[in-house]
Amino acid sequence: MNDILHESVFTPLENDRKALSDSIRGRLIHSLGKDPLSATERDWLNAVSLAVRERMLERWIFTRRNYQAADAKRVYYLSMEFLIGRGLVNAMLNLGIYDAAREALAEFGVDLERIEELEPDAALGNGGLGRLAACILDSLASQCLPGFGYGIRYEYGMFTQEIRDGFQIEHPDTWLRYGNPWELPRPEALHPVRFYGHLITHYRGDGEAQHFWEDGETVYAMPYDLPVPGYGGGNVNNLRLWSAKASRDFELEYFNEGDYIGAVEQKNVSENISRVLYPNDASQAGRELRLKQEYFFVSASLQDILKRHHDDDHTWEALPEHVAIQLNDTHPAIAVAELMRLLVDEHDLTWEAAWDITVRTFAYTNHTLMPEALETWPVELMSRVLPRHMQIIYDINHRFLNEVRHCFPGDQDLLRRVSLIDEDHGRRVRMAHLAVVGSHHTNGVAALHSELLRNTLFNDFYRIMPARFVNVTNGVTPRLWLHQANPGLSRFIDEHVGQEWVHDLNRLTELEALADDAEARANFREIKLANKRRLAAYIERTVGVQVDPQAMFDVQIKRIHEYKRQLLKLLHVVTLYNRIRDGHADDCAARVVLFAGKAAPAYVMAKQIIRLINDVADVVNNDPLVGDRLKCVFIPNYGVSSATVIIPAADLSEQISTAGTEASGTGNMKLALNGALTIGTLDGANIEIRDEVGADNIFIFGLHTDEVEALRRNGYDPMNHYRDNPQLARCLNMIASDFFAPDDPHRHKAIVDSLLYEDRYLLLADYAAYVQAQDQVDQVFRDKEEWTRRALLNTARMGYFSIDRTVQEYARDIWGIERNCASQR
Ligand code: 26V
Repeated sequence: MNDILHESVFTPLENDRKALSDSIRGRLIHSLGKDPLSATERDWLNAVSLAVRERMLERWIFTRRNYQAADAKRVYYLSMEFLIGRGLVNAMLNLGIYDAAREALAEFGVDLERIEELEPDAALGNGGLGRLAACILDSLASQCLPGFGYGIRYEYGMFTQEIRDGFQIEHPDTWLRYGNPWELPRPEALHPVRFYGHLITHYRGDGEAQHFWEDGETVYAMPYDLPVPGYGGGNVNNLRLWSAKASRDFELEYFNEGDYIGAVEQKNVSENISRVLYPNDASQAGRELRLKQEYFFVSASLQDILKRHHDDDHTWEALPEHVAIQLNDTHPAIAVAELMRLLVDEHDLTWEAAWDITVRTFAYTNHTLMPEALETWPVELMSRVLPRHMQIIYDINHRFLNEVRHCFPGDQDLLRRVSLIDEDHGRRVRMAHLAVVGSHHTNGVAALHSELLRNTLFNDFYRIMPARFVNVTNGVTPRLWLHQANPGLSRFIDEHVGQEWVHDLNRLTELEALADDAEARANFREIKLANKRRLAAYIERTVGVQVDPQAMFDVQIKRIHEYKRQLLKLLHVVTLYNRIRDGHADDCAARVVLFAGKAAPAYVMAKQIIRLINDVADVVNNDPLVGDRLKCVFIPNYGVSSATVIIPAADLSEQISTAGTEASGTGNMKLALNGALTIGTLDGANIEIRDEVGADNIFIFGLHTDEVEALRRNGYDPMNHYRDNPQLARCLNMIASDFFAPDDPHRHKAIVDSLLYEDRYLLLADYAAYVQAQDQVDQVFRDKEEWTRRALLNTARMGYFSIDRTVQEYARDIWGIERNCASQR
């Protein structure tokens, strides 16, 4: 066969301005059929995206060839969520053609900075877990590691948030409305996925039982491939997202009855599987469609992986030498049963051989300790939707419990606790137990979190199989969160340490000396100020509130949840407001308190919190007594794109979850990397951030995990704090009264009651320490030089939290994969 993929096609010259402008023109006219004289900004966006895509696809093919030639071991990252954001700027910067593209577009009279804003975010995730998956893909590609994502191509991603009269209103995220230039549909590479039906058991001559899963419904999984460009453009990896397609004979039954319209309606119903991303609601709801989503993408992905393995002429026994599969939380944990089914039922392996392969192939990452977030499925539901998997799970459980019984004879309660079936809450399958038992490693995402997994949630498993439990602390990609989001600071870093930091973030330590250099500090401060001006303009545009860029930008940006304690921050806002009204704040620094984040649509308390933030903001921002000394703003529709505007402008990063509740946090890392100082509890990765930046350069306050635990054990009464702290009582009284809601005096009573009578997350217990730590923040902020010194040291010392370090640890300790760079071209 002729190799028509000529090496010469993409010499670096090809990427120059002239070549790019030729291909933008070509795409506009020949791919989109648009007249350059009447092309809209969106037409130009599509044209430049296609031109940039062309430049990725050859490298993409070469990368695959290269992995193939080396017979490289691959990792497959199975995740229900990939919170990717926009593609164009990322691709251009990673390929090194941003400036060339800007100049090329300028020739056509088109402003790149304007049109890049028109691209919708690919928001196929809820928050931390989904964004981590996107950072990991970026890192795998940037480090030439053979790693591929598998997920779902949701037609509607994370809902968009509108704030109307202070309330959150959700709107569907129609991100595919104008098409998606970054995806390549592969309608020829479908896999069938079955649901429902029943089991038939045959006994072979040797007495072995053979199980056949029959009837039921078949839906097809159709792949869409998204190229993932690494930084420097060397390797381009792949993210494969599955979309549900009705089988072509979906209509048979209906057609036989002559019901043509009924047949087409049925097609819509089966294609609902990939329709919409589920928001993390107040608790794990247990919806049938969600279970079908999980199995749908897992089954398609495993069939795809096994097909590739088979096409490479490898035996099933050799699977763990060639393939590692990472389960991003328990959402894909049904994969353990599905791989068993494929190996035993479809490929005729013995149970023992299949189990050995399965456990050596999978690894599992846990992302939360919150009991209400742990996935369990009613046995009744699983038996109906996936009858063969339910049977396999029983078999796995039976054998596992036998082993435990053997090692810990006589401990009945241990068996009950580790069983894959929870018998106490109406018979449910515990997906976390399935994931732990079916994997060679289970990891937490920060040192404290992993320790808590070993000591609490998975303590029984840890005693049975201690070597399975490891920690891999999260990280963030410096490509997006520094290089792209903060070009001013990136240039500053380039000037002082060169450009290597983008793939070796530890190089930032070379900035440390600058903390004591007045000129460097002045430059660093100027960069921050410019970023704050940009954010101030964004706030004025989106919310209509004017803020002073010289004030301290105090930000809490994350999903709205009681455990993250947005209300604690808000109590501090009310406290500051009262001081101003009392005339006790004359030498305090001016503050702009910024909140952003989405509440799950069914999470009533989270939505009330948003309402309260907006009510407080309304009063504070319009009180002439306050002026510019205090502003409070809720920025709507937080997402990857708005994060890239907010984070570079932050002075203070709020990481104030109750100790023991936030698995890691990654926003904490992005903010500190961009030179914000953290105020935080000893929770999640905050502890490691303190260890890296130094205790003098972070504001730590509040109860420790053991103190939280002791307080709860001994019967915590929040009312004591209300009684003992008049300042706190005054804030709560104001919120409970009509002060912030003159039109509806009882609006916020539920919030205050929940704090006074339950306070699950110990806000009142931490309030005094928090206010005290904030007073220190204030004092340091007023010393501009000292604040800048600490901010610069934060940036200089955050190298450890590069996602590249995280991925290296997974590659070495869990996946056993190696670098494999496509030839330098
Ligand atoms: C949490 C909750 C809380 C209770 C209500 C229902 C519910 C549903 C889902 C979740 C969290 C889902 C998993 C998740 O996103 N975890 C986040 O993972 C990040 C990446 O590892 C980590 O930095 C965050 O701390 C962790 O919350």
